[in-house]
Amino acid sequence: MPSHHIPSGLPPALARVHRTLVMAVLNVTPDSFSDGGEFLDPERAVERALHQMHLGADLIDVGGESTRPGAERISVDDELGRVLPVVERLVGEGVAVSIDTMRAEVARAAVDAGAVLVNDVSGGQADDSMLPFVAESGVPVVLMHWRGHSREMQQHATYPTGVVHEVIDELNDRLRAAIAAGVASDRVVLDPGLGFAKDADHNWSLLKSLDALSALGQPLLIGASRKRFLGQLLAVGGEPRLVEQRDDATVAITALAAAAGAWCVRVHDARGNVDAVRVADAWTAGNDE
Ligand code: PMM
Repeated sequence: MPSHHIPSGLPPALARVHRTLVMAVLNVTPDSFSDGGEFLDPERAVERALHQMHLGADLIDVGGESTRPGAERISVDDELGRVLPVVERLVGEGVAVSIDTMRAEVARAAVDAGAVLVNDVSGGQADDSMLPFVAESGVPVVLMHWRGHSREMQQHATYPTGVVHEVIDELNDRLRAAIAAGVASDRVVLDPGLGFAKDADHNWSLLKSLDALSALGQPLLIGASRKRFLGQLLAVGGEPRLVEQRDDATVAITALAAAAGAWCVRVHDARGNVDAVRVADAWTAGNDE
């Protein structure tokens, strides 16, 4: 059976869950690739998040800055203005909130408002204050594999010594940087960063090698939901599958990632994924005869 690592420092309701967690995405942005503009209004955002919890999501990942390839950065004030009202409302409703940000200032405001996890797609590289803040706050952190901001990231999708080898090496560097900044190693979740400075083949190689990523000894988070490589896989006549028609493929990845021992999957729609993690859990727990 694959090992299943769980980070320390989570609230008891999440720490108790021994299957793969389902994190539902809430992009409070005008331009995210799959749901941009839908949830910029805080009322609609909160409604969406509560619906995802009702469907069985374990936590909500609130983000205010789009990371789609080519996206430009926004100001810290704009980011705070988008996410904080939503984080506050969700915490007030008793929802476990993760904050998807590369900025320590935004992470701090969200954690002060009650967020229980920091999700930094830059793995602590975009803002030098991020890892010291995480160390000081004691919240668990997701460090994703990242090679530069969205505007330029696809230029860095080259892996001369092999994508799996290089991603593992660079994730190890991020883990070491976090520990050097004072973050407890058992609070660090690692993420291969599917689609970030990676083409479809890179993503599939990483998914096939989840065992090697697990061998780093840290909990893993996998974010494949609705991404371009799924659109390419399911293309017909050269036309990629539409973004809103990639959820079944996302559920298939969730089942396989959960069976491989992922701690958490990040998905746009919990529907299907909450069943998939339960199936995977029963599958891996099945008794040998
Ligand atoms: N992908 C996106 C945003 N945040 N966070 C983590 N940890 N892992 C991911 O793969 C990830 C992420 C981009 O997808 P979105 O624009 O649909 O949110």
